[in-house]
Amino acid sequence: MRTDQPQTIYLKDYQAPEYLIEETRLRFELHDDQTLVHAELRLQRNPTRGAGLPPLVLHGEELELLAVALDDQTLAAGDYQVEAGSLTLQPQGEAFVLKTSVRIHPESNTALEGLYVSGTMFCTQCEAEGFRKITYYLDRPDVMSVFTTTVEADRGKYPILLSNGNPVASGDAEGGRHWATWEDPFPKPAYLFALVAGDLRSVEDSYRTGSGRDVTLRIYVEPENIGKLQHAMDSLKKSMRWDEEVYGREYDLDIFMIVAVNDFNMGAMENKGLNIFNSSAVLASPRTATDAAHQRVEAIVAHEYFHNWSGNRVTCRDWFQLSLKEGFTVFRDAGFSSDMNSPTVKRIEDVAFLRTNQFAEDAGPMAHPVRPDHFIEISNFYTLTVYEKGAEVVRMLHTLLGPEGFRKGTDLYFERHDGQAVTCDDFIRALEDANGADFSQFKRWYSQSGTPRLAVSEQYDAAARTYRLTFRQSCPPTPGQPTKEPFVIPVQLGLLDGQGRDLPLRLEGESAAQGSDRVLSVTQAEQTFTFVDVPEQPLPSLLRGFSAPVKLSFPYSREQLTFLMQHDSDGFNRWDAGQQLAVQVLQGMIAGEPLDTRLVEALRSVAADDSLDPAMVAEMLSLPSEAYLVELAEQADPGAIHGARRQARRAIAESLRDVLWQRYRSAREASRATPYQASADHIARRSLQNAALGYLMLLEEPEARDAALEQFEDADNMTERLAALSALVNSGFEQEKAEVLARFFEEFKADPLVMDTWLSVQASSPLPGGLARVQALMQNPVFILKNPNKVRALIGAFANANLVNFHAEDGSGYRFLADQIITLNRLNPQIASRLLTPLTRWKKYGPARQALMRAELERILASGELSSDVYEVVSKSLA
Ligand code: 0A1
Ligand code: ZN
Repeated sequence: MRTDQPQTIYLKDYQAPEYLIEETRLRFELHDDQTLVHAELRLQRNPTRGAGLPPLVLHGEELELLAVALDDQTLAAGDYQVEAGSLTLQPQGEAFVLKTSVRIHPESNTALEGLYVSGTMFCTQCEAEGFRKITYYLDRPDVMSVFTTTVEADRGKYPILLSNGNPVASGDAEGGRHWATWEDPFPKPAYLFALVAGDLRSVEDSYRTGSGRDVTLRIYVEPENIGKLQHAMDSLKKSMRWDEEVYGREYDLDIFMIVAVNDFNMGAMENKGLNIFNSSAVLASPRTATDAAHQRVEAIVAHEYFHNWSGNRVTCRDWFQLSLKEGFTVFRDAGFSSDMNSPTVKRIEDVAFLRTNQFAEDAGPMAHPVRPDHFIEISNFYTLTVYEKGAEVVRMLHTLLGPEGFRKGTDLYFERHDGQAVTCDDFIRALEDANGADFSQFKRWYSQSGTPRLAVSEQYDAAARTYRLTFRQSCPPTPGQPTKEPFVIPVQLGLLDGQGRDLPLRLEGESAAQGSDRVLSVTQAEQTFTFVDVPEQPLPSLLRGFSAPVKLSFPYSREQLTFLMQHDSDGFNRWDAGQQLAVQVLQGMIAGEPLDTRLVEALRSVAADDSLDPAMVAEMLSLPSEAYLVELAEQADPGAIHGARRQARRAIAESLRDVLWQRYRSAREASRATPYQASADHIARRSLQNAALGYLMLLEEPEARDAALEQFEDADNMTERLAALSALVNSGFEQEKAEVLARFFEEFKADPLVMDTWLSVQASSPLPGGLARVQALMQNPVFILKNPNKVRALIGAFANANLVNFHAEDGSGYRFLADQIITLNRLNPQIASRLLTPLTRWKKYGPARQALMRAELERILASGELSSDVYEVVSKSLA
């Protein structure tokens, strides 16, 4: 906990380290009531920092210093200073060996940062600044060292002892103990350090790299989960192959390990050779995990594996550069998922997520550039802006360079910077140098926060056969950035003729048409492009594939949107036209208009279209989410948004009843006829089946209820069962609802991940009485406040996915959330800080709710000693 004023850290103050660490030798003695950490560091004055020997200042937090020696001379108490976050001493030469011994208490570490205990095992989480809770060190990513780690523990309780790199020695120790030594030959920053000790089981496989080396692959879990690893192992092998094929990147050690732990603050961590995963991001079986969960496992396994190059071999100079590894790696994992599944559906999911959540972040008090220039607590900057918008920025570079130019650029980047800690500028420079490109204006995407607006207008001249598109870009003010300079915005587009075909595209000054789908670079505040030889008034299809993370507006009529829904050659834009139409109609309903039946008719033709991928049909049938409608509103009225959407969904269900039943029955028939498979076509079929069931259940008819019950009872997989459960939970069939919830609980109460979904389904139900349900569930023994997955599943789902109940007019939802944050602030600051997000959005709501939300933020601020994590978000939200 913070006792002094929290300090802001600025990018402009960056200085290279005064000392470097050539070699790190660690010895851990793990016990039930304490852990001793002995460190031997071979240090050297950083030659780039000039002459003289300044004091050595090591990071260290919550460490009990037992001994310190410099070149084997034990230091006396007066020879060094221990302060809250540091150990300072005076070196006597350019190169020296520092030995320290400290005592730490992983057994009582509830923050889950540094070394901690999860279930029956010890594990670590060191990114970003957790290593300083393990030993005194230069805990910054530009200090890279080779590590040798010895772990000693009780043999019976901890038969498996792991760390980074290769196992080099092991043996017995006194008192029933044993030890193992691991050596990692690749220099790495301390944030990539990992240690695991436990009674674990593993599955093993092997992978032959393109150059013919065999790599052992091992995934470790607690014994009860051994049957849920096949999907992660398959995903790992596919990722390894894909990175060789698409980026030319091979794995570099002889062994690659993943360990699943139940208590983890994030999804997973890319520690060199020893990835540590939240069990929710590894474990999957048809019986216990949905299709979405299977796809999440595939994506996160890939993400962490891809970090071996984009993050580990080439790492970040400082934490302001976080998007260097995260934006790039998210872009890489999206490419992988796209290749393994339906590219259009993957893009739709990513864009819907970005527009709903990252755009909201960019419009709120925590808005920051992809490369932030200051922070109080770095843990608060593992954000959607750094990750998802960062990935969009890399995607734009890929669009501008084309796949081959981009690959030349990444090849140069990896070759030039292998083994280094670098910046986003180095990444851009490699792309520029490999292609002779100039991205100086483009780099504003890294420094300017906020979501740009792009307003487009058209002018057709029939006599001259010219068509002009005028683009006007602007970007709203964000904290610390009242004005912005124009961005480089790649706009992929096509022009449709009256039959819906793409017209050839020839710009003024060009000698011939250059295809019928192309990318224009909008670089000025206002810019006009003139197409020539245009035989008729066209309909523009703009920002295809969502080629830039902007809010585009064009004055489409509802007929034009319906036309694009049916004819656009770009699948993403067909979906997006439907979303824009639905947004217009729903916003009309929120303002009191009746439902425009053109939306219903457009969805009828989508639902009946057998030629469309069923996953696309499911996506197109889903109305924009409540959260997205909130994001689009100037001032959101939760009740009106929920009511309009529900009314529209009911009307669609009534009107499309027959075709929905037909699609439901044929999909459910197929599901019954074949055992579960997580293949793209089966996933697509189930998503349409479940979308149809969701609509049909709104009719509250016994026929739908029986279908849901049958699906719940008979299905052989969680995807179908959970959809049925959720449909019943959100229905008025009280008795059936209680029965299926109880049955589901009985069947799965020993499986924490399934219990997470059981909690979430109830926490997000919009039916009245939501808060009371959540409070009751907090008393259920399956709920554990110290477990982040449980907090997310219950409290997080209530605050983020239950619009009407969380925003209850009496402020009870806000008060409840603030109470939980105040408790969690002491237990786990990172989780407490993340839970604040919905309260930071107070400006979105009307005056009464604003006042209630602000009052809760103020109550948190006054509640006592705040962690730097919570302090930063609360104080910025109130500023
Ligand atoms: N680098 C990981 C994410 C991560 C970040 C911080 C953590 O603890 C505070 C844990 C994981 C990734 O991108 O997957
Ligand atoms: Zn990552």
